[in-house]
Amino acid sequence: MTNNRTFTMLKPDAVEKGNIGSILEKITASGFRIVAMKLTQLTVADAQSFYAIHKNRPFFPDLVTYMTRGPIVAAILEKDNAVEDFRTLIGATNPSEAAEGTIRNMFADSISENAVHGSDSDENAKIEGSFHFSEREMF
Ligand code: IDP
Ligand code: MG
Repeated sequence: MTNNRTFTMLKPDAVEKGNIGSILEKITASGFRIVAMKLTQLTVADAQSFYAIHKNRPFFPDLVTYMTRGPIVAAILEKDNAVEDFRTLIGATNPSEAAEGTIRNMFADSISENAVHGSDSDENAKIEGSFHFSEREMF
């Protein structure tokens, strides 16, 4: 993957609430091109590995339960400056601190159930995207 790409997940709360379409509309209207996309579900092992950096945090068990409780939409997005611009579009981790008009401000309920994931670096975008998609699934 090139560094104009990022990886996102529409998390289980977003899918449960029927917000897939509204969130994707906001993402594409903000200039991101969908390069790869699927509805899938993380296993416990997937979630533990994906969030390994947080494994000693008190919220880790709840995070794994939340992220595995139902389907997610996994996608790779392309835009100039994708990682940084997507983090701006989704807003702060805690939706009560997320700027007006950001995805988390509009669609998230709490710091734990915050609707969307966005990669935090080009390196992690590549690792996370490649976990879900083979080269032949990236357009
Ligand atoms: P990010 O998703 O904005 O990059 P991280 O700090 O990487 O935020 O945390 C990963 C995920 O863990 C968050 O999106 C959220 O679902 C959950 N999380 C982070 N901090 C807390 C917390 O203090 N309490 C509960 N859940 C949290
Ligand atoms: Mg993070």
